[in-house]
Amino acid sequence: MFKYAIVRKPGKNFSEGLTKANLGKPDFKKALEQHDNYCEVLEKCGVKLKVLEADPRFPDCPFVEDTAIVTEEFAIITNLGAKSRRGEEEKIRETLREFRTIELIKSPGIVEGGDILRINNHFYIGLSKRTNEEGAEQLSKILAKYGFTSSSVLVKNVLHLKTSVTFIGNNNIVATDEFANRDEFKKFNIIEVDKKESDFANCLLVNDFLLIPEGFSKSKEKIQALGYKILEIEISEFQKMGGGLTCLSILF
Ligand code: CIR
Repeated sequence: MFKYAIVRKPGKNFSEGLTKANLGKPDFKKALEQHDNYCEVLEKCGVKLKVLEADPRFPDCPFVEDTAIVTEEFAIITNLGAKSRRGEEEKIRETLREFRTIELIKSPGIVEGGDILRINNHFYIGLSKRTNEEGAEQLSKILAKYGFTSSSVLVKNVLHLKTSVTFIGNNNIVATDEFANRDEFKKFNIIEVDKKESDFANCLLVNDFLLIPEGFSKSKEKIQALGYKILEIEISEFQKMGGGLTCLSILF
């Protein structure tokens, strides 16, 4: 069970962050409302929030997931692949220090949390433009020290591994066609999202609830058939900046 979630509010310059989404410019007021709603939903799932203020130096700061990987025992502070985002992790490190032993990814290794998919005691590490082999190797060594296994997965066409594949418990994963047919994931029950609904692949399991992004009716139907307690959330303004449900929190 997750007890806590770290979240960080969008700042006024949120729309100046990195994006290749082609969905238009986000509206700041709407982004704030959607973020507030996301926070309320997390509280409904039973987690206590650590809400951090926006940092004007970092328009992408609400996407906290990328800055740390947290397990029951330790937290790994990442070295972000996006240069404009380096420094976001400092406040996160300060916050996590109270709760967990801290480990670090160091240059020339780069890792972003969006590339790290944990399934039980195994970590899939996406090799993307934001996570390199050196970073993956450092991460894998840290994980092994604590008894976790890991393996790499090539990410070619999307920002992060979890942009396109997420684990939702009970041996189920939600994935786009790019990952649904990969050998690495054959042992799971794969819910493949409709081609036009690729953003649905980023779902978030929080304790007894499954959070799904609003607006993807075909994929929603498939998930509903599995009997989850579903909470549907509108995060359009964050999708415009290339982010999804997992990106907006660090759960531990
Ligand atoms: C970026 O490009 O870094 C941000 N605009 C979006 C990051 C989304 N994070 C995630 O998928 N974990």
